[in-house]
Amino acid sequence: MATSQEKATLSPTASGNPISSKTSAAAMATVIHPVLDPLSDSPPSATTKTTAATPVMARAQTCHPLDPLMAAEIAVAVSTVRAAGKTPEVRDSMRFIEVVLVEPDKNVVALADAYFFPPFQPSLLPKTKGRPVIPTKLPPRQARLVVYNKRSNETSIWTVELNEVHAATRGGHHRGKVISSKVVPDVQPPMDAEEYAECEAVVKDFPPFREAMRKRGIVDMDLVMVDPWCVGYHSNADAPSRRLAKPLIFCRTESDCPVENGYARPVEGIHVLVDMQNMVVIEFEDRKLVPLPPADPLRNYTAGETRGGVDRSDVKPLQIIQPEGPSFRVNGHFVNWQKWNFRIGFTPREGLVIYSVAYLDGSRGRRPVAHRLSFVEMVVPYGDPNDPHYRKNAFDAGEDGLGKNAHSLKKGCDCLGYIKYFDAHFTNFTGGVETIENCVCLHEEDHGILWKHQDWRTGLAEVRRSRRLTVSFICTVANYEYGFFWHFYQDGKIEAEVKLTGVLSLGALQPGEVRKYGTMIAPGLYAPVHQHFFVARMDMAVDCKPGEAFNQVVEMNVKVEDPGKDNVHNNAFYPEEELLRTELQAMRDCNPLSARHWIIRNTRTVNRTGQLTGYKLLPGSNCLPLAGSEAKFLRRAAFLKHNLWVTAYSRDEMYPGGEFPNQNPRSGEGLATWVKQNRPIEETDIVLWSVYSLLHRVTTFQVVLTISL
Ligand SMILES: [Cu+2]
Repeated sequence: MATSQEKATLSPTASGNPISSKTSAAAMATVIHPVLDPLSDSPPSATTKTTAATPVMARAQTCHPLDPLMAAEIAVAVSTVRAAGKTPEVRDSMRFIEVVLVEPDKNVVALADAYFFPPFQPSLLPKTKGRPVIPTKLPPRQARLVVYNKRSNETSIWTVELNEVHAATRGGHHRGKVISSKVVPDVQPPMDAEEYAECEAVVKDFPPFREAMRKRGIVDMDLVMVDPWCVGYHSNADAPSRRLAKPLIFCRTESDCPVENGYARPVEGIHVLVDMQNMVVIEFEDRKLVPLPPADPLRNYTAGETRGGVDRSDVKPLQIIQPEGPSFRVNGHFVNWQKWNFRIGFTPREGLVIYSVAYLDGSRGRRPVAHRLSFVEMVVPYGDPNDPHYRKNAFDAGEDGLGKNAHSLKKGCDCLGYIKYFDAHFTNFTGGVETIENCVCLHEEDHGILWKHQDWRTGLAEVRRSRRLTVSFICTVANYEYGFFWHFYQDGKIEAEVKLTGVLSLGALQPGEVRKYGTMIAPGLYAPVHQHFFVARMDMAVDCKPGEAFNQVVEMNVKVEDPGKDNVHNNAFYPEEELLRTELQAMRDCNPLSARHWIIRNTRTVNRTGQLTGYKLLPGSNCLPLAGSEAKFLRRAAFLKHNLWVTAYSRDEMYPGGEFPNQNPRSGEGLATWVKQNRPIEETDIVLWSVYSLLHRVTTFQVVLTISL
């Protein structure tokens, strides 16, 4: 075991998916894995026995404090807030952007883990004067709601306490009580799918728009696609005093293909600005006539269209079978696999959240690795200065919601083998509860060889295959699909992978026009260059028992030794570590030339060689924003300016661009502002913000060849 772990640390980790040579994008995964900490396989020590006398408390709740809100809880939270509206007008105009669990303090999680939910782990209990704190019950769960008032254009945040009247198993219900509410001035909350649909209908009904389409030879409005995009913030005209969308227009052709790719026919030259609060077109201009790209025979992506209905007829069946079932065990949202255990959560904004990640390590027991892992933001800035592309810099988590836009997965297509699916619940705009069935997928994968050695004298070989546990979800944001995967490996490695796929956001060109800022991919059709940035927030807990805050981050760079009498052959090099002492010092960028990486280590726990235990963060290939430093989107996305940020944990610091990036007029809100406190991080509860990106320059196809990052 110890040996295989070391091998894995030595081998560079690449993502599991082939990178197409058709894209210039490099693809690597962000990886964290343990730093050379020899594991012991000796039997469990007395730690588990000392707790035998601890009284086992009755369970006060039927769900773990970190379980996502159940549909019933969401419904009660919504009705509680609605009932608190002062007038019928206020109640009627409430729109529900987001209803999520208020995640409890970490000590509540520890208590629940230790007492109320299997597996029973009393060693996790916080202690007072050497004795465990014995709770009698858990605090009530709370929901946090972001509510948009469609009449007053006001955004408010509410907290509702949810009390379980009867256990859910007995057909129980909940009662809600408003704990707090506040209006948040000068913001626009994320857009909702219902608004998008309404906006499309309004634009299609707008007579000057119909006239503009007629000029382009389009009379059948059923073929027209109006994709509302958030306006970002480019000047005071985009201020959040109005709720705005600036749609992009596309047009399908008449064809019998069931999924005709309308994104391959952008309609350019039409400026539309929609007031999303009142659902009216407030600006319209037919600026220039750009011919629609001709219908390209290669535009559609069904096998029927492109290959006569056959998808690689020369491939014989390959079956993934697990005749004895999977090796994981799931209890509610708790997952146990090999030596890993963690909890699964889900939010409308982030999608999949992974809590309380720990590794069972022989006599060392349950060794925590992280409190909470998720993708908290992504930004896609386009590199073409022409209208409308310069405005395309979507914040797909903060302006739309990765979780809200997730879709149901299908066994046999999206996932193979023995699958455990988790449903996800959220509210729609008007407060109804919606469920995405089979939203999060959990399954095992064979991952090739983990370790191998052959003794050249005897010819005897030993091989270990690598098995990984993969938790994932996929969301669709208009034309794009994003698949988010967290892989857990048997050697202690955790890998976060994003697969980018779907259909490209394209532009049309005038006859003979060539543009520097993209690639012509079909006659009259052009793919603007752009970047995709993802921000993984990793609230770490390396070897930290509950209540402990003993983590720090060191940067490692490999240095070439100076020539001299100790280096006469000039071959010497060595890793040099630098402790990141404060938040401002910890704004770091990648440097592949010095093999730069970062280690999150425990300041008080050592391995058998006396070195501090830790996890290594390997950022993969990466880049920084390729826009000028004064680019407008960087006001809202200052967090993209570095590849790594480290902060001292603060429970309200969740979203690197602030909670409401949509039309945000404030500069540098979020991460870039928090770090100005310059809190010491030499020994604390550490949060890592890993920003990684991909340059997407397409060279041929209209669909996105799946790219792993
Ligand atoms: Cu792309």
